[in-house]
Amino acid sequence: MNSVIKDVKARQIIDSRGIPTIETEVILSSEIKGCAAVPSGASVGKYEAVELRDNNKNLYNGKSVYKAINNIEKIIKPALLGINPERQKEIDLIMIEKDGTKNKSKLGANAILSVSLATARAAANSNNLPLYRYLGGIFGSTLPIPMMNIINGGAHANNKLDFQEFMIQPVGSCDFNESLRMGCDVFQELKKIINKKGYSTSVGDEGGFAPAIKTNKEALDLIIIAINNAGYTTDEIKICLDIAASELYKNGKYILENMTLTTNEMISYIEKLVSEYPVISIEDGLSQEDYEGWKSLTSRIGNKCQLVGDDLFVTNYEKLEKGIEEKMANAVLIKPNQTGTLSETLDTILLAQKNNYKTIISHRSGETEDTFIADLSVAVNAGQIKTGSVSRGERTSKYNRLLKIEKELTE
Ligand code: 2PG
Ligand code: MG
Repeated sequence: MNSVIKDVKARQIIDSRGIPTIETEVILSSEIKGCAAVPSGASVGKYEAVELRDNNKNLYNGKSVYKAINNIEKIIKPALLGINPERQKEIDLIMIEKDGTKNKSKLGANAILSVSLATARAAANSNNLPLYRYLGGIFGSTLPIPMMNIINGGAHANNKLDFQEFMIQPVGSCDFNESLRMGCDVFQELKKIINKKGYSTSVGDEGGFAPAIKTNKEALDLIIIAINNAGYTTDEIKICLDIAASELYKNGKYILENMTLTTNEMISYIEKLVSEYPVISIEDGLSQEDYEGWKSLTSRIGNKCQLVGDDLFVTNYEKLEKGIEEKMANAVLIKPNQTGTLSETLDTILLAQKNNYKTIISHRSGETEDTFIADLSVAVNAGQIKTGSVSRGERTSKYNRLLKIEKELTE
């Protein structure tokens, strides 16, 4: 007899910023379990599914998640008892219906996602399969190329950098193990350079350095020196940026580095960066609401640069569908907690892949040790993963999981 869901237990844990989040365990009739924890963002897209928080000022500054946990125990669990955990779509749909809102604000996307992911893990364990194999079968076998965020700015650090993430991508590597080594080499060189210049070498939320430099160009120049000092060329290691422009958008203008730019001027600024630096990918180059701007940005540089929609698409099927129709961006950032269930995440990935949009599986700036996204990236042959720098355990846990998967797949 197939094993079915016998119990669901949720608890409050803390994420990498010391803010509460949820860890849920799904227990099957066979006593086999699956556990998952959910992350949390700082630069949150306007249209993301909603994280339910208690808003009790006396507990974790209002951020505790006991209401969401209560929803899991009192509403979600009774609805899922007795169901085969492999029926992922059905399980996710039950939770979506129990919630009944468009943005999962009633039960909380954090509550729903933790159960959704834990269910998949329980099913994988029940089949005695590693998670990537359960999710992707023998088709899911491509290790992603990492985007490593080695300088943190924006909402992830208290320096003056306007761009949120300065990432490197070792496109010249022959496998994951090598790309990680190349990333580590550059990270170590960058540390030496930053130290020599007298800046602090402490790190920001995603494990990249957060020196008190002021201009985006200075950050780019430092990275290029680090790439060269580590013995690589900018053909082997490219630069990717997350401008997180929704954060810079005020009253229809982009405010950065003491400039106030119109959409057209912002596009020209981005175009110039791409022509002057080895930048091959720009995420959220424009605001989540600047649709006309996105169309124009895509037609101007979409043929030579990956343009990633994060806040723009929020991993949402309809938003991506509209973006594809209207030729906005050419890649989508995939964050399971932006949409709130595994099934919806997979639907969005499939839509992107069918339409030749690139997919990048992504962490959040507030993370846990959970490595679900590492397995997911392999299972769906995403091609790319963004999971921070090569420091801080909640970031390295994903890279280390990918090393293990690569070994399993090549042994
Ligand atoms: C982003 C993410 C992850 P946050 O903007 O892409 O790097 O940041 O989780 O703060 O939204
Ligand atoms: Mg982003």
